[in-house]
Amino acid sequence: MNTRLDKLLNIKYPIIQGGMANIATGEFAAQVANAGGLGLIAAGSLDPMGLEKEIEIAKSVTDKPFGVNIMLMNPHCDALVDVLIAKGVKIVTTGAGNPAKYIEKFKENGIRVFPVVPSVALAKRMEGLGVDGIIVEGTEAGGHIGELTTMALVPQVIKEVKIPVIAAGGIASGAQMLAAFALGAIGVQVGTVLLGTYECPIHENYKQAILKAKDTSTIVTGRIAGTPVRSIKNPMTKEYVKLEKEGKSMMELESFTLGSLRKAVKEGNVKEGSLMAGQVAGMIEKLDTIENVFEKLMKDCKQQYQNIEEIVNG
Ligand code: TUI
Repeated sequence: MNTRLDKLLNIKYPIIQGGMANIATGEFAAQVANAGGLGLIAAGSLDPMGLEKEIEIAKSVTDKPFGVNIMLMNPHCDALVDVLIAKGVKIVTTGAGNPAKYIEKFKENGIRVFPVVPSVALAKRMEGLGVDGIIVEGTEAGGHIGELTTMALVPQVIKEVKIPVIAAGGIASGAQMLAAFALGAIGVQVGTVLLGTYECPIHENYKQAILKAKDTSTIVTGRIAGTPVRSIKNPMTKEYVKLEKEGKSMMELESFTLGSLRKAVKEGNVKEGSLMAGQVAGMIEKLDTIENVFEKLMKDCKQQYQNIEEIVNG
């Protein structure tokens, strides 16, 4: 029998917050925790002192479980791992790379680790190293992504591993959550739907861009440089595509994207900034509280389960 993620992590809902570099502060992670999900401090663009500070803030805002997301392209990763261990963080998710070299350290320190994986091969490797579960992320997701869709990838991973699987990418409604459970996931990770919350510390202009988005509003840049990133189409993505065609180096392209995420989040520069968001941005119609978003996901998931009963049973 599968244990639901809420039971496994001692949280109210089987929902993990996506890493969201530059966005998920200690305060935001704690607010997600208070609303009943697993909140995560995004260490994506933090240095060790910055992470220490955000962990302190999170502890002051919530007494519920929260974790840290390690973005493996961050050059400070080794030191960040030491900080989160010293600060007593007990749950870690990782993204944008292979966390193999840290797994033993996490286990020695009683930390539960859930790497984000974009393929069956990486999922199997992670299981072999003894991780506690994997977050299987489809290409519908925002930010740095893999090639496969959630629908195609989740069942293929589930067939090959015995550890818990959490589905990510393309989940912003109760129906999508139910679909993830139907595929065999024990929980979901959501990011884009949380960009549309009052609590989310992104610039108001970024939020408005999410609310305005439609189904075809996102684009993937960076496939050539090897770091595909999904964001909302704007003059920056147009410029990026141009730079790619001109054959600019991987380094130049990468720093272009990372720098522009800050521009969007902090300055609200929706022309030059990188408005990272998933394909479900088109489903976010109005701002709401994190608590309402989670409650609605759960309620609609249950409702949809009843709605399809007749179709399933005939
Ligand atoms: O990591 C994410 N999403 C992110 S990270 C990020 S910050 C950034 N910005 C610009 C360029 C690069 C990073 C924004 N969004 N999601 C989880 C995720 N992990 N998606 C894909 C992967 C992944 C890719 C390759 C995980 C492992 C992997 O392994 C390759 C290997 O070494 O085997």
